[in-house]
Amino acid sequence: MTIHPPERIWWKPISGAERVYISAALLFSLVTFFLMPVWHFLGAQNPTMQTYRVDKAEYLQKVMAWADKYKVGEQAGVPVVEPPPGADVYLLARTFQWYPVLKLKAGQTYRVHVSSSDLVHGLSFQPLNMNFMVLPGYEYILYVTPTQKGEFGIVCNEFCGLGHHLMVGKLIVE
Ligand SMILES: [Cu+2]
Repeated sequence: MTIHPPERIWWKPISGAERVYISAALLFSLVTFFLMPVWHFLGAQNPTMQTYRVDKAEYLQKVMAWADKYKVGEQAGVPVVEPPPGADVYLLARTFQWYPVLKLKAGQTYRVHVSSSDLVHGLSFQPLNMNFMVLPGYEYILYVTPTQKGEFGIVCNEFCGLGHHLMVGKLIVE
């Protein structure tokens, strides 16, 4: 049994400044929370969600044939491919390489197909903040409109084996 009963209000009531701070933080978190679905529609940053089932070997052959058709050069044994502006573009991820080197025109929109012929890889254009998972057996479609000229690295961001760190491709925008 206690000798003195505890005070009814034992805590310090919040002060005016604290009340303002908590209300502002709450309001801000609610605004950002409701902006998430809004941004989904207005942000223009979502993948197309266009995917197709594809056979791994079939995709490999498709990329090879396409690369042969539009080949304009070679870099370290990998063909440099320049498709006509606005055309379909094929990119293949495989251990441990991105195939081929892409040469695109700035301001043109390309339909970029991406798939893997072996394991799961991750597609990331550097230094942009874009990440896509590349799954064997699925062909992803991304609409890409390069706006900046220059050379961009294509790296694999999904650990895929001992040579993962060597898996660097290239995108040239002219
Ligand atoms: Cu990889």
